[in-house]
Amino acid sequence: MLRKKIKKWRHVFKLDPNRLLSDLALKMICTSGTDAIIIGGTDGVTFENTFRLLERVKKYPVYCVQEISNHSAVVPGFDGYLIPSVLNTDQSYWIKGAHFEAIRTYGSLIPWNQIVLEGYVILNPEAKVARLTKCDANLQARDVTAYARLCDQLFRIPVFYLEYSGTYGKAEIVKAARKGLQYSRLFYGGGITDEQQAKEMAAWADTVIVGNLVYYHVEKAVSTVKWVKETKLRALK
Ligand code: 1GP
Repeated sequence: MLRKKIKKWRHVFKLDPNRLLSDLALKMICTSGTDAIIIGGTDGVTFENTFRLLERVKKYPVYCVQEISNHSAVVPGFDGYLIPSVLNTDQSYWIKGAHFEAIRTYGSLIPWNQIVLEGYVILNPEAKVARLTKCDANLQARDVTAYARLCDQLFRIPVFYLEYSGTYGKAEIVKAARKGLQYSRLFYGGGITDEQQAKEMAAWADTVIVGNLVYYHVEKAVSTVKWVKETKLRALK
């Protein structure tokens, strides 16, 4: 069951089916010791490019899930599926509308125990996903704590995902998210490029997600696995 699996994830790579990655780089990522690979992206994601990347990842014994951004690109055969719901937008399509469409289309074919919902809070206003979903990325720490509580206590969503995609975030904000969480797992993703950043976020987030770095410095990306895993989660005072 995916919900149980994610509780053990400390480090995850996110691969974009719309970006090129050599066979050697893919091998390095898949054999890095990461806990899982997420395949997903914001634009240009199709059934074909997702299927091709899944086929390449499947050569390796690594857990691989699809993060669905568009239901026409859903590919059967993944170990599980992550479904984002954007909490800091007023656009109902990105909160639950796309989800409704997908459920209406696939109905009883959906393997519910392979699916986990993610409550997304997007904090980089320049990110493609922020523009697409028209989210309000200008949040203070207390807003982030409130979104965390909304996700955790009210909606009981298993994952609270702080998404800084493309830029490095603020530890104070990640701590503010932690403060509001008891039940949801805290995912952090965004701009990790070195040891200090990987360790800083790994001290406060349950799961650290590395994306972009894979595409311009794969050796460093592989090192993030060690940096994250040797960092202990810190307790909030
Ligand atoms: C993107 O959160 C992930 O969805 C990771 O962010 O690509 O900036 O590493 P980066």
